[in-house]
Amino acid sequence: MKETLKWWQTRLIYQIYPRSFMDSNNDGIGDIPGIISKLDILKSLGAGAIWLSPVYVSPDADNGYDIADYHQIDKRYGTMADMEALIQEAAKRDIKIIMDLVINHTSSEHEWFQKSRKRIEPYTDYYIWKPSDEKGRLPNNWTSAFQGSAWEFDDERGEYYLHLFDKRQPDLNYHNPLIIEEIKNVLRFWLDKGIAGFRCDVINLIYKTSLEDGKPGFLRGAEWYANQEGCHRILQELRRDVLDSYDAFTVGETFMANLEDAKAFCNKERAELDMVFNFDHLQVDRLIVKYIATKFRARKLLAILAKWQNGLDWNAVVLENHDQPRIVSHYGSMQDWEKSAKLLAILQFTLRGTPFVYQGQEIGMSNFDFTDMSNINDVESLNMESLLKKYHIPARLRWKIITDASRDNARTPLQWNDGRNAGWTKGSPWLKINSNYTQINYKNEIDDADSVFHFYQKMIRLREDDEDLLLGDFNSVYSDKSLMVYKRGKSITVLLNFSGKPAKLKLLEPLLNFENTQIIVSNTGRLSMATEIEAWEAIVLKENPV
Ligand code: ISL
Ligand code: CA
Repeated sequence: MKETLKWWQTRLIYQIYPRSFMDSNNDGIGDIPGIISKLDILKSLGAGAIWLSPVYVSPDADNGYDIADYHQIDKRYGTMADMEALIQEAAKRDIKIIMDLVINHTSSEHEWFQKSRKRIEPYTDYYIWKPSDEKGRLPNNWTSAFQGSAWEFDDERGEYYLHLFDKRQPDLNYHNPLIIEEIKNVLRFWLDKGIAGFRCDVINLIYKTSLEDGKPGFLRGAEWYANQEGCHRILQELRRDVLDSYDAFTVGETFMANLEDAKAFCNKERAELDMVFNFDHLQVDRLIVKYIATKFRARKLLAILAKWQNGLDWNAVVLENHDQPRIVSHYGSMQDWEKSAKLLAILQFTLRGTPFVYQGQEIGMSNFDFTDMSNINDVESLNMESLLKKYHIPARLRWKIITDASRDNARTPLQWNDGRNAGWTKGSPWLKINSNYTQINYKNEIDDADSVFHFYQKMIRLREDDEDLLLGDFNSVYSDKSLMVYKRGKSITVLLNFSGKPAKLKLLEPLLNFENTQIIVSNTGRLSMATEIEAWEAIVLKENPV
């Protein structure tokens, strides 16, 4: 069975946010030579592939997710020669490189947009332009994911253009066949350099079926642009015409896709994407939007996990990325930092699918300890702050809303050691370093055999070696407010206590039989089962072979 798996099913994919990974030349911005210098550590962790967040030329309105040139490396990250060296050095260590493909929009500084606003052919229709009517009204009521209207008026062209994200990120027009050809060239360019595939940014939003008004709601207009038939057709075309010839891998970031949509994107016969990211399980303690908090419930988490684990043949298993809060701050507890970080590792590596670890997750990095708005860089948070101000939301509430959800929580520089600037730079870091770097850092954890880092290392290997963890089906067994139990395949049972209080296992006795099993992992060093599970304890049991 295991032999028939694709490389992207067995390997761990490690996400690097280059800006914050490692600064090699002390200009305060992480860079490609910095990544190369740490490849051995990533190899020892167990990384089989690296997904690199954007390193292309960008004015950084959205930290690289606004690309001004798809064929060049931004100077701050290095040169094309550095990028080629990274691909080679990674290959020497049997690590594949996956690039971030941001093609819903470009930067407003991209040459295509600069020419489009001047109506220079063939760029005139590269973007989604609309004249205003005689009353100067907006073309429709759509809202941007980064607050406010999704339309911006461009004085030079005298028309509005669509931007589903920041106004410096105009959306490309996928009704124009020239765009699809441009994108195919981008894919070929990078695949020819030897990369293994792409993480496709908000890929399910690229095709706008119509520009009619959207229904009332949080992101107005989504019914006309999310998961459209036109998007599926384009993905099929990219796969058939380019990706298949390279046997390239793709994972789609499908923001606002439900299980049915995801099934269509991942359906083997349709040949679109290999897998998709879903974030429903990271919203258990949120109401409608990420800014409104509610209580965490293990019961709810297990129900969502079970739905996706059973609904798709193969999942992208993710607990963190550069947009999400740090998982130990989110679903764990800083009071029980080490135990809860290890519990979350057990959760991630006992689910079915490809695990994605985001830089710093493997040492248990936590949310940023911001002190005021001047610490914040994230465009989403800055736009949110202006919006909240406009509605006269009091400063304290604004601060709470922003610090809890800001994407900068996950973007602070990686903590390498307890020296100055966490060993990350000798210059001045672009974003403040979390002050807990004296405790939470790579150096401490490499030296400590019981650290969170070594626990991740162990879990990564365990998942690769155990056939049931890799391939076994997923079955929920029990859950309540804080306890969760599930099985993988015939032999594995996982028990997790998401709480600072111990819990009785009595209720579980009729459901589980601990006889003839052994504990293969726990985050407490437990040797045998008892009638209680400790606070934040996690246990993996395996049935002995008969
Ligand atoms: O997490 C989110 C929900 O509030 C959004 O921040 C996020 O924008 C959304 O998941 C889409 O993310 C991707 O595309 C964005 C970019 O800013 C994100 O960093 C990227 O991951 C636009 O390119
Ligand atoms: Ca640098």
